[in-house]
Amino acid sequence: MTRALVTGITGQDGLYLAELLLSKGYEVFGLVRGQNNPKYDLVRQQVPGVQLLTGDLTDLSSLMRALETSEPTEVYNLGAISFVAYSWENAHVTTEVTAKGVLNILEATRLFCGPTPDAVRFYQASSSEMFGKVQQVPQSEQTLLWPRSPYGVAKVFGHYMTINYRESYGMHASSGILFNHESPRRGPEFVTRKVSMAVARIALGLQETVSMGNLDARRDWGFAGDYVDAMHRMLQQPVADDYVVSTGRTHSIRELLDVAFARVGIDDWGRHVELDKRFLRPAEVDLLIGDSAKARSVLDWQPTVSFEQLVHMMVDADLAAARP
Ligand code: G4F
Repeated sequence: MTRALVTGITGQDGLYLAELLLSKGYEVFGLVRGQNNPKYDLVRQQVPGVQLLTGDLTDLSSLMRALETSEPTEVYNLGAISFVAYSWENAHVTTEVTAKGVLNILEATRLFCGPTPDAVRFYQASSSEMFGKVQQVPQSEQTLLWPRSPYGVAKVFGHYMTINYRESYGMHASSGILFNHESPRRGPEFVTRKVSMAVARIALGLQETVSMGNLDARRDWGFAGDYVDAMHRMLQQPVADDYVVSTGRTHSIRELLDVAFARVGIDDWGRHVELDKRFLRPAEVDLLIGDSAKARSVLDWQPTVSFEQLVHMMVDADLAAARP
């Protein structure tokens, strides 16, 4: 039986990846941080087949223990402080977890592998946020990185450290440069879920308005379930590499609002949306659109859910959850 260790198991991607790996017959171990983490119960409920281990990306010895217990052949490093807006106010802890945490798990994996550095296949969750002030449209694996947030800077560190461990030690370490990916499991702080939850509550008469930031930013949004499949495909390749994972289509926050409100029969959403400067960022990533040609040809991967289907899926799920 193939064994996988997943950090960040409590997040959207961790849950979808665990389901995928379990369906393929893997034994799955998930790393959970902290004492009495309330998300233990969420993971037990949603993916009961996962074996949970305690550990922290900032604590090298806890990672080594988790590797010794799980004895994985695949490690997926999805753990991070992932909310970009939070990273300006908490740049130091973002750097500790999202940047130096990658170094810790790479080093723990290298030590665990001993004389056979490619015995464990390693996946690093890199991000389109690394493109920041984009230097090319669309963005590919070759595009110069120009991060615009402490989170983006931390992800760049993790990305290059992964490449460096591959090149220095011969590790089978791959990096997935994933563009925004969403689902009904998305945290409520991210814009898609914030909108889908608010639209559902507005449709049901439970709230009147939602406060938003920059409506002109554009993102390449895909479905998280499709994106974890790309992660798995990367680790099945004979040679490790880096891949952009994206839909190749971009939409503004305004278009997100159009589709979400239209789903509940509201065409003129202006009276339901208030602009609030508190949601503006010190530096914005204005335009993301990915060129995933390499993933499509080498991994034989492609997205299966359109932007409209994704937004409908999220609004429908939040309507079902919010109905009294
Ligand atoms: O949903 P967001 O918070 O996602 P963001 O910043 O693009 O980051 C997400 O995707 C990255 C991949 O590129 C990941 F690496 C990262 O971990 C995370 O998953 O914001 C999307 C856009 C931004 O331009 C933001 O300014 O939406 C804009 N926005 C406008 N009003 C808002 C709001 N974002 C949030 N969260 N809340 C608002 O009210």
